[in-house]
Amino acid sequence: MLIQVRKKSDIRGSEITPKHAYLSRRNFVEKSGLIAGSLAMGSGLGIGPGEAKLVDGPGVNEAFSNILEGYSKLGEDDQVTPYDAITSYNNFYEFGTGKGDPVDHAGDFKPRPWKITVDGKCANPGTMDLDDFLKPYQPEERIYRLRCVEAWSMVVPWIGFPLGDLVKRFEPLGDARYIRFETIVRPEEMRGQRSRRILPWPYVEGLRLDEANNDLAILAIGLYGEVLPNQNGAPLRLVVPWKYGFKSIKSIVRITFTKRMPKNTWNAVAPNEYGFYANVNPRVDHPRWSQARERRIGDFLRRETLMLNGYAEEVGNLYAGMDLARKF
Ligand SMILES: Nc1nc2c(c(=O)[nH]1)N[C@H]1C(S)=C(S)[C@@H](COP(=O)(O)O)O[C@H]1N2
Ligand SMILES: [Mo]
Repeated sequence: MLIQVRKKSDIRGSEITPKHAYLSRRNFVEKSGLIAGSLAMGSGLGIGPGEAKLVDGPGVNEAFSNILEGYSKLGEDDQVTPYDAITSYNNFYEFGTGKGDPVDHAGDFKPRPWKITVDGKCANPGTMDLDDFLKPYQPEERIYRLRCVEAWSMVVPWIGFPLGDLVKRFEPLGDARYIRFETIVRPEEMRGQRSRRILPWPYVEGLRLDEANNDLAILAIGLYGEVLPNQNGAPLRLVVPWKYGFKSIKSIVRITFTKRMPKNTWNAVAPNEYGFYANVNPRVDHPRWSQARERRIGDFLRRETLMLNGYAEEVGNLYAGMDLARKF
């Protein structure tokens, strides 16, 4: 496997077009008709090497203007999934359980204005406007595989910032061990929430604090260089690429530091099928299907699922001494 790891600080002028950027830009070009080579350089924000690139988006949503190339890691068999697939084949039960329900029914959802509450065991709790919440962060592109527990996967060029930066800012207290996330409840705009037979709302997820602090964990605000489409969890969603997709909770309104392990939604509704950790593991089957292989959206043949979705080097140490076969 060809491994590509790029940290902000590793990107130099001489290699400003690494493969992952090329792959994603090629997709942008195919989608938008933009000409490759129209790469614009940022003005030097004093971040890392001071080289931000303008990521060309597909021109559907509002585009970001200054995005750093972030850490990315793709295998040679990984192609960035086309924008259309990423934004029309979704799981977002707040809008219905079908894969096409989110794109069909999230059009009237209003991701702005938006308030975020950060509370629980931290020194700086508060409720703030999304823009104030986002102000301190420099968005960067992170191209990650997304592996759903249903055994399909995609490669998504997210725009986001490290979750660890948020943890630092709100200063968890000594007895904070976990971080809990909650999705907005807005049945007027989210037709799936009008039925509690689908799921108990709000959708809840959580991470151990050391997982949240791992560099791979991000809060995403965009994809393909543009503001996150509603169906992908606008305006703010978690992305933890080494875990099954259901951990990557969408449309977050509340973030809480806790002492005890939060009860995440899928674990609460089907504890025999879904755990808290939900680490991608090809050797631990779902009670009703194998997790050894997956269907990459757009591919004909199935491929082998990688341990921790291919991110074992980055996150494996989080689970040292833990029996991954049991803690699914
Ligand atoms: N609030 C909320 N977040 C959610 C879900 C959901 O139903 N509600 N589905 C999860 C599942 S199962 C997956 S696979 C991913 C899908 O993300 P995507 O639609 O952006 O690919 O979102 C996750 N986040
Ligand atoms: Mo999923």
